[in-house]
Amino acid sequence: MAQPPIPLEPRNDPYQQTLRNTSQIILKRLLHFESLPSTNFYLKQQGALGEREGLIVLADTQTAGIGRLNRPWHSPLGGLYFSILLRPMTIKAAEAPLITLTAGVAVANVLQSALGLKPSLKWPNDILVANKKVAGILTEGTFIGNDIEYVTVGIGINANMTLNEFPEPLQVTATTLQECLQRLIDMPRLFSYLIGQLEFWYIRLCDQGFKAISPHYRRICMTLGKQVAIELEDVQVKGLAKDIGPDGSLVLEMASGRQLIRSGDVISATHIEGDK
Ligand code: BT5
Repeated sequence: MAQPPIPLEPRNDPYQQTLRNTSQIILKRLLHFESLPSTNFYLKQQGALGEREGLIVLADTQTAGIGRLNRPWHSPLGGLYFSILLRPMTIKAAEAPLITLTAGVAVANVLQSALGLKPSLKWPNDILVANKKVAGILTEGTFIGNDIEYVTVGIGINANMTLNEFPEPLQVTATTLQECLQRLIDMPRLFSYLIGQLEFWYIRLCDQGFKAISPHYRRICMTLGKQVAIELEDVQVKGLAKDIGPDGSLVLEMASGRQLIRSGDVISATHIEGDK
């Protein structure tokens, strides 16, 4: 039988410094692995075993990283891949997508304030720099009725690697922090900033609701105010991306009226003259 993966020894691991520095809630314990199939997958198993809120699992590389709808998340060495176990008491199951949007605001804030980049958010879960995807978020929830039992918030950031690490189609659509900054970044420090921001925005969401987050999301969301085509599971819809609804849906104004899109992929977005 395959042996369970063994985390790295915490002593002298610079990532463990974050534990002492920044967080009270979302990071109480950190398991750092050299390699895992997927940090989300590993953490979901821990959630199912009853692990408390505040466990973070980090891996230097993933062999089967996943995105939404089980799409692959390419995870070579040099990226930052981690998942956070949360048990929010004040967020209902139907509002779980708000956690993705909130995490997006936190990641974008760090890229801007710590690294001087100009990130934007593509609804619902992409973080872009110069219109290319530098990071993605995957929130997976387990629910009991209308309540959240636990969620795993997985964040993948293309950091210290060049585009040569990516398969061809991604070389066009993706970017990395190294490509944007033309230098290597201090990863444990980036992680530490991220945890601080993620905790700040998560507490805000839990205490004040999405109304305290949405102006910040709207301000950097490049999807809003554009004419978009969205791929739903089996159809494509087109319309004007008007707003973000209180549950994190995209409010789409179509010829036939307004529709709330709860999840989907924006496959094209065109600027409207005279609009935002
Ligand atoms: C996402 O899905 O963007 C969510 C990515 C979450 C990854 C983290 S890493 C830590 C944790 N553990 C995991 O196993 N996952 C989470 P989605 O919106 O479905 O985007 C997936 C699509 O992005 C793929 O179909 C590719 O087209 C593209 N893609 C894959 N790898 C990429 C990368 N490294 N950078 C940019 N784009 C990528």
